[in-house]
Amino acid sequence: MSRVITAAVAQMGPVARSDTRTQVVERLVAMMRDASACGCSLVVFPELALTTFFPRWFMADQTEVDQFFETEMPGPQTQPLFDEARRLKIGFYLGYAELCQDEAGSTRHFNTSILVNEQGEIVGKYRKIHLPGHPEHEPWRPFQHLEKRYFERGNLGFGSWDAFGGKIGMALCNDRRWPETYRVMALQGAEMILLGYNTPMHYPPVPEHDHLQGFHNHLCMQASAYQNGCWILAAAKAGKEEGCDLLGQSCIIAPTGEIVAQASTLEDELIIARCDFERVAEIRANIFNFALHRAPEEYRIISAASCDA
Ligand code: CDT
Repeated sequence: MSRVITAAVAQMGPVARSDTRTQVVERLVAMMRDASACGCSLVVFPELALTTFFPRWFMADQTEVDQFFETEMPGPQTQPLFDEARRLKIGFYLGYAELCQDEAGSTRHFNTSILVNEQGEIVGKYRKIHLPGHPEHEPWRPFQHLEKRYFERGNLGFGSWDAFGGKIGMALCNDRRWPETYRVMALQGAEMILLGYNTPMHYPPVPEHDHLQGFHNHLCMQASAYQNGCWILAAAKAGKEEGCDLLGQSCIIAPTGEIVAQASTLEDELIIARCDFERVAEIRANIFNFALHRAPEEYRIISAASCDA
């Protein structure tokens, strides 16, 4: 069986606060159809793809916050995405805000992604672990980054799912900056890591780094693709969204660390690459052969709860 898939990253331009889910889903379906017409069997959408990036606003009223969350997936407005996926036999990764009840009946809020197969079935779910930003309103900022207020840390761990002829891992935005994210998935066999992001160009606590946003975006993902011998497919929500500039640069990165496709706009844009899962072995059977060359007994401090730094 061939271990090659043609895969797409569907970058999105801005989503306005007033845009409805139906309008957004129409945009996603249009890109899914384009991807299918180009022979793709997988399309990767951004983080929190169904709404504007709402953590940029402080909202005291939780009912207002909850309007940005999905209580079911698929729900009535997202069902067309699943129907079209099934009709076209194309799978997808989608980021969204998840509101659910746990077994004890408590309401939970997660920044979530799902993996949907070519039959339109959800085969994997990931809840974001590295939540950036701050929990309280900080009025000195030109915009807020309240992920630490509106979401709780994901409780599903980092996973790896058998799908599309390979092993697929998922992450969300800030996770991509942390080396542990990729290694924990690679150690479970993940060969391709899908992720979506919303990255403001301006970082209020350290504005001296604003001009490095694009560099840091590719730096961490290219290094991680190489160091773990995996494909990385990364989808941005880009452009000027409600007055806030978001980074583009959506990309597909080979296990060698090379960018093989990159978005060149800040709008809805599809990028496509032929991804051979067998290329993982070029790295993992050689320079980063985990079984032969890792020294985990020397890494214990990495999983300790506290550190001196
Ligand atoms: N969405 C997300 O995780 N964005 C962060 C912004 C960091 S600044 C608070 C990122 O790492 O791109």
